Amino acid sequence: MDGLREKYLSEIAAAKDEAALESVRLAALGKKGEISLAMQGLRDMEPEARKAAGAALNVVRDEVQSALAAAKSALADAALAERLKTEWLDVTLPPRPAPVGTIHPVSQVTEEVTAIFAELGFAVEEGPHIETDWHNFDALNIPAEHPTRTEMDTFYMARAEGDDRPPHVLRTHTSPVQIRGMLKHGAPARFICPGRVYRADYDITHTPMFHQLEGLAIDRDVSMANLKWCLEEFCRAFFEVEGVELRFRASHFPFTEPSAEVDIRCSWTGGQLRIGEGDGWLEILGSGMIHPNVLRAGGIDPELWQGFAFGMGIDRLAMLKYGIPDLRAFFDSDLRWLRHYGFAALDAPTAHGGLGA
Ligand code: 2NL
Repeated sequence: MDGLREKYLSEIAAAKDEAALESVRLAALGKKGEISLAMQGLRDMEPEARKAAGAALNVVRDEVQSALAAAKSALADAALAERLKTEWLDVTLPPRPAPVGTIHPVSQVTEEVTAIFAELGFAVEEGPHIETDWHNFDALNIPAEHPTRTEMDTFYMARAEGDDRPPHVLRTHTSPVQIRGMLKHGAPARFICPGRVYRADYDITHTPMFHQLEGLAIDRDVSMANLKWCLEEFCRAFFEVEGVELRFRASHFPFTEPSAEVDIRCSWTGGQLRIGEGDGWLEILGSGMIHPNVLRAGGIDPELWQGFAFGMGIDRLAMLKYGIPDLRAFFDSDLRWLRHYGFAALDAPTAHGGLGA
């Protein structure tokens, strides 16, 4: 008995960590442990001898058990003391100042629109701002002599002296991203393309850089009816009014056939815009069925697939929803304007958590 006690008490004293302690416990008191086996051996003894040996074994077992518990808590204390040496907090430090930056209304609206279309099953595609004239114009069925191609409207990048290839352009719409998306993913497809676009124009309602959002859905039997439903769902969610009413007006774009411009019912009273009521109409986007030439340019067979597409101005949507009067102030980086119209950084829009304020 004394041999057992000495052996295990010294092994416990020598254990350097909890794992070592656990192997001592198993060797002594585990199912196949030495003390446990000795206790099982009592069964084969004469009653008198068993009584004496049993009592002595119980004492050894209890002693080893309490030595194990004491060693375990000593090791835990030491580990905690070690952690506290490195993990400490200076409670006398001053608090961090609240963040002063805000989310720009354009970023806010981009996030809102993305959340709504994500709910409708649209992915997000992004692409280069400097484009080939093929991606920006030819692929979109915009003919060589079309007026938007002139330097009056489009920013052309300079080519090196003697380089006769057509110059690159700053993309004039996000449509080239849709072409790239079609070429990359093929059909069926459903994605939106938000981003910056550039046109040589500057007055009270135009800035040379602005933001557009286009989207498309391509499948075997996608129709204008699907387009109308998607846009109605979008407007209901974005403007946060149940009774939105849209009006589709026949129009023309080179990249869609048929084409429609979409107006939303609204009223203007006392300089206050109200969406969904009154007898006014406000144009908010352009749309149509993707032209077969454009599908072909995107590597998609127009005999097998068809799709709708739409485009809208993000800056304009932001002005309408948040009552911001002057487009040009959007890009002035005036801190007073940003603090007034900006959004809290941690209040990210989601379809389930709510959109803008
Ligand atoms: C508007 C009108 C529109 C599109 C954009 C598009 C893109 C491809 C194919 C077909 Cl790749 N269409 N985009 C279609 C109709 C209208 O934008 O008023 N934008 C502000």
